[in-house]
Amino acid sequence: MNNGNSNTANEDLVPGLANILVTGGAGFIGSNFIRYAFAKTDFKGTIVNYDKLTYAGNLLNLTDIEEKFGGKNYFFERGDILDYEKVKQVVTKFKINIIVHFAAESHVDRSIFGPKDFVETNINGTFNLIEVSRQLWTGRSDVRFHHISTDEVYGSLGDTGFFYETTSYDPRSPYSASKAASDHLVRAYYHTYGLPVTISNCSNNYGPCHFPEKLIPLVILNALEGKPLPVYGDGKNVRDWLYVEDHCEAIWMILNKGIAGETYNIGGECEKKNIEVVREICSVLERLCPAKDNPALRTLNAARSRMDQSGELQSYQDLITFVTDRPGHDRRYAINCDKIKNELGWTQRHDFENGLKDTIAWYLNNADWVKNVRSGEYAKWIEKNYIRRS
Ligand code: NAD
Ligand code: TDX
Repeated sequence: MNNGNSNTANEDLVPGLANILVTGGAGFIGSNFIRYAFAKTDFKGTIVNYDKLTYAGNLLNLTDIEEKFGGKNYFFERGDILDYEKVKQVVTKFKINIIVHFAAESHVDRSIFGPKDFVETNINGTFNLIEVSRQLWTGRSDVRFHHISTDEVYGSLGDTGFFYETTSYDPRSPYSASKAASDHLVRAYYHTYGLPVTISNCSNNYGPCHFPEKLIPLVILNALEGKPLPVYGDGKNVRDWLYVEDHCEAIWMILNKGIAGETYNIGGECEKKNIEVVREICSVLERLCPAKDNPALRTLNAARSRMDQSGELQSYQDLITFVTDRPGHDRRYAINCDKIKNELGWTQRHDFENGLKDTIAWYLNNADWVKNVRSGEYAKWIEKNYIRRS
């Protein structure tokens, strides 16, 4: 096994032959990763998607993959990462030699309302997975556990500076604290037991299949329905945005060339204030689907005029509404990703303007997906999160 000190690529792995277990593969990034592996690489092995299907998991994200590869190179196993025996059974049955661990509770606002699920899934669930790996993989060098983490573990930046792989952890929300704890456990298993692990800490993703509790898809869908576009606080919090397919490519490169024991930061190098993001979404929508032709806004304007509310809504921008801030809202994230660029040759392929256009077009072209996702549990969450902010 590599001792983690070398900068050369790892030649041990043969991804073309690998059996990969993807946890959380029915979620936003996991489903994009599975599609990326089958569609954009020469991967010929098997992917097993292990997912509990929480509110955030959606098999509609993978209909095309199921049709093309289901029962041949792609298998879905419904299960909880907290279920040790089930994980062990699946890893054994499919002779898994690579685990890519996405499964998590991922929404900061939900972690503020209910931190328990975050501790259980993100910390105890990760612990279970590395325990199974340790038990089944002892002494093997053709295996790899890749842990997907976030830039949020590093805390909050002021106006300047960046997060490096060496930046001290300083998580501030129950979500980021639970991710930080899981990172520490994974790293400890490398040092203590020699489990061949890699970790990546990525900035904010956006793209197709993003669950509309998160800023970008929420704003797209609310705007199309003529609903308020909620901006927390002063709207000047900064996030570093990365198109999801670029994240998937980075993970693929880490699996192929990454060094066991190493951590890789992945970022968009695309810092934006939230209010800028919301305004950009409004501008793109205005071009693709002008507000004046949108029946939802026309109905809204008719209702406003009946109620003598002044000012017709002329554009999507008029829906922007500043609301009560998120408690402990991290001010700025900015990733330095020189390491993965220099050592593995990764770079971003999508700029924000085009990535956002493609994302909005995806939501406009996938009305059935949107309808399915917004039914049921979603409506209850929107009520709970936004009722107190207005
Ligand atoms: P998501 O919420 O869209 O998907 C999470 C998936 O995990 C869902 O399919 C869900 O059903 C599954 N899951 C949850 N609990 C489970 C359990 N106990 N057992 C099995 N499956 C379970 O999340 P995402 O945005 O795709 O994020 C994926 C990973 O990437 C997470 O680990 C997250 O912390 C990390 N990350 C996300 C972003 C981002 O911008 N979305 C950025 C950096 C890192
Ligand atoms: O309605 C909103 N209004 C608003 O102003 C929502 C949902 C969010 N925001 C703000 C909060 C953040 O500053 O927008 C920014 C982005 O918010 P989210 O989309 O909730 O993402 P964030 O909290 O930054 O976390 C995301 O990126 C890092 C993912 O959800 C995490 O899983 C990932 O680790």
